[in-house]
Amino acid sequence: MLKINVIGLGYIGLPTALIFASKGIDVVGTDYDKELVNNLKKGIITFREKGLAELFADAVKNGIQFSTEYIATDTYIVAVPTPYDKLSKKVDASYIVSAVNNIMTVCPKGATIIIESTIAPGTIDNFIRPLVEKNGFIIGKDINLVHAPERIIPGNMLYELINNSRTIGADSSEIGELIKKMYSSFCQGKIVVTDIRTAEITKVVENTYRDINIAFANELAKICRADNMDIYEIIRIANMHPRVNILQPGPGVGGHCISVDPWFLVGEYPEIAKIILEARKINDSMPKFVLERIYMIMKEVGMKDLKRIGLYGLTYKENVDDIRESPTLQLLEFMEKSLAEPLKTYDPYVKRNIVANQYHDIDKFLSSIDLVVIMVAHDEIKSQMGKLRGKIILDTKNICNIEGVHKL
Ligand code: SAJ
Repeated sequence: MLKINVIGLGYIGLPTALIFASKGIDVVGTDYDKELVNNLKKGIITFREKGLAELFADAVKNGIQFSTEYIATDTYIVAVPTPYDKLSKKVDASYIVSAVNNIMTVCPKGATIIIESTIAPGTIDNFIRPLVEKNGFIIGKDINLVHAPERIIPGNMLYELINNSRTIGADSSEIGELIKKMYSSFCQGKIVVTDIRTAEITKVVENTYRDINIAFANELAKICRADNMDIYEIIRIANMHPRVNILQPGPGVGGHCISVDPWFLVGEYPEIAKIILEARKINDSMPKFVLERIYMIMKEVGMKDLKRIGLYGLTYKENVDDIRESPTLQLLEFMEKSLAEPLKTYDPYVKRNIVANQYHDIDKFLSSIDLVVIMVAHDEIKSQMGKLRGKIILDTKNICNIEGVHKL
């Protein structure tokens, strides 16, 4: 009988484990983080996402297990982090390698290992196949390798988990179809079966496409700022053309996907990936651009005291609690490197103290500042915009229409 072991219970692994279990499939979720596993065993969910608590309850009812030890099952889904090496820009496959190593110590012959983590094109050929073979397993007989990259967006994960189409990369169509059937237990989108390398690069290409398009919007915003033009009006009009769809500029690109995956292409093809590299640089330059805008506005209004400036939002985007690579943190890091005292911050989704000068109460935060910079368009601020009346406002997300507001 099918039993799935999901390795890595983070933003992707946890919802994936839960949804399989909610469909009555025997599931064990494995993570080396003891505290995380203990929390899950106690019924404490580790991050916020709409519908996750209900899904968790269903999975528990169906007997999902959580473990820090690797347990023998016939199918493994690996959803561990795949960072990139900041110097070489190449994928850091060490977490996947370690997971696959651990799996091989317990898995029975004929087991299937599915990698869901995003990986650079060629990662399975370069790192995983040699590893499996070195351990004496015959690929396609003793162990089947599959790449089924996740595609879900934080903030709407469960809807997308069910409704998005998916890609399954496998060495044989037989295994591909088998895994497709497994994902069909919950996935109502189209599931395409292809080879592993195509699946690897397709996923990276999807996120790179978005990064480039956001970079275009950000570059336009800079052009408009240079000559005092209204970027939002320009995008609105341009987008009325049937074949134009410009995205929105913002304070930068965060998250663990779009700001990371394009580097995999740059790292693998440094001589060819030109536009991709430029797009990365433009998006990475945005937090500094926001800082420059703050400086310009301070000069304009004759403000001198950095202590009276606050950044609204610490997460990488609206209505999530994920702070990875967030533009606000990038901006603060930049200030730190310039030996500047960090600005005040507040985020309704970030309860822990992660930076200096962080507030946990919106009213206290606002009463301690004169200039507020909207970095994240959380619903909280959108529904209480009136609170910003009387402040000097820099709105990097174009959500505020209070008179006198400054835009990117
Ligand atoms: N952003 C802008 N302007 C825009 C849209 C987004 O500045 O017009 C910024 C956001 O504020 C954020 C960043 O870009 O900082 C990325 O946010 P996002 O919502 O576009 O995407 P992610 O990173 O949350 O999720 C992406 C998704 N990929 C694509 O849309 C192609 C998701 O489907 C993937 O599953 C996910 O990456 C992943 O895990 O790879």
